Amino acid sequence: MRVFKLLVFLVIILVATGMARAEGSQIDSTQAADDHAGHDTPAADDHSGLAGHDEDTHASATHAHDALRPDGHAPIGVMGEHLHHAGKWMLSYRFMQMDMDGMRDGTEDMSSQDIFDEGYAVAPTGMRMQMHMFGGMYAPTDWVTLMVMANYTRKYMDHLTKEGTPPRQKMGETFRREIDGWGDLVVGGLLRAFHNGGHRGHFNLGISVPTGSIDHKDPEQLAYPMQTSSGTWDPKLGFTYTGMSSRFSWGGQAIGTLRLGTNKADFAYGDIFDSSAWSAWRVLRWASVSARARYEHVGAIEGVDTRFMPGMSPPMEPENHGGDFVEGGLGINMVVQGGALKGHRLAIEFLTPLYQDLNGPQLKRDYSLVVGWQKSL
Ligand SMILES: [Cu+2]
Repeated sequence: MRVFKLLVFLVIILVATGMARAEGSQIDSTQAADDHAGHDTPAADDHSGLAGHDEDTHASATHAHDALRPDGHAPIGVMGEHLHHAGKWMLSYRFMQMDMDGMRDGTEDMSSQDIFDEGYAVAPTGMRMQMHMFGGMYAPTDWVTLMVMANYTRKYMDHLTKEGTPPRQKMGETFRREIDGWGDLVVGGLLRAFHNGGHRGHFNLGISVPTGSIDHKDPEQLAYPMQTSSGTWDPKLGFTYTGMSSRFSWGGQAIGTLRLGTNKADFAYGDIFDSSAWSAWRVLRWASVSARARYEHVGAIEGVDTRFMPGMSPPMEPENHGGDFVEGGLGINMVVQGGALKGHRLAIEFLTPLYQDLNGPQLKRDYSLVVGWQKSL
């Protein structure tokens, strides 16, 4: 199975590279036709030092004409949804907060008492995750944009203990476990597959490098959801489509994260399939509003971390992880149109779960919030 996943990954890289190279060779001819009505972007001044470009058609046709359009980027919670023009850089910072509140098994909510009735001595009651995400993009050519993303994460989980059990005697009625640390580094590339008028498509190819830790303790080894790494090198591959007219933009993205093996603690987090479809309306020259639907499938954990005693609390069981999630998001994107801060982007997106079907008893998702800044150089 692992070998099969790796083969699929390699074949997709080859096909994507081939398509992107072909696309790169015809990029000049397609882009001349991509001069949309409604451009009011003084795009050429973004690109006046670039040799070999036709400033009027080329510069306005790729990223630069999006540069001052608020809806030129997807909602801020979506990553890797745009390429850059050759020679351009982009820096970004995102803050994400995700809350979990209460337990659920399948689609049925559970009380702490339900958890105790299943034989557990400790019931999680809530969790908060905060991530600081630092991103960089660089486009060596028009058909490839390279990406890197690092994150620093803080998490805490609150628990209730069952009366008359050893955890209650040791930890009291309620207790909190808290960690912070660097997460996994994602490096990758976006490869243009097509660019036809207002329609664009690209492959998302990346790998998650286990720079985070699966050894977080507070004070003893913590369960799977409290770690900041998968502990494995995980290929991430997907496809993104975006479309744009003079006042609207829309798009869709699907990305899979594959675990090719187990980590040093002999377990692997489940594979992830994450997909979104969105649309944005430019309500002001400098601001757009967006709506997004997201579907995510997260697999259960394979293998067992033997460093903690299973059976005390649901998150300590590998099968109580993952599920299917549908979320709805509303967002605002803003771009400064002139002055010293011209081109700086600020965006916010709020997501709320609409449906979640969980593998075994676990904390259920509540809202998440993403706030971000982006600047292309
Ligand atoms: Cu960018």
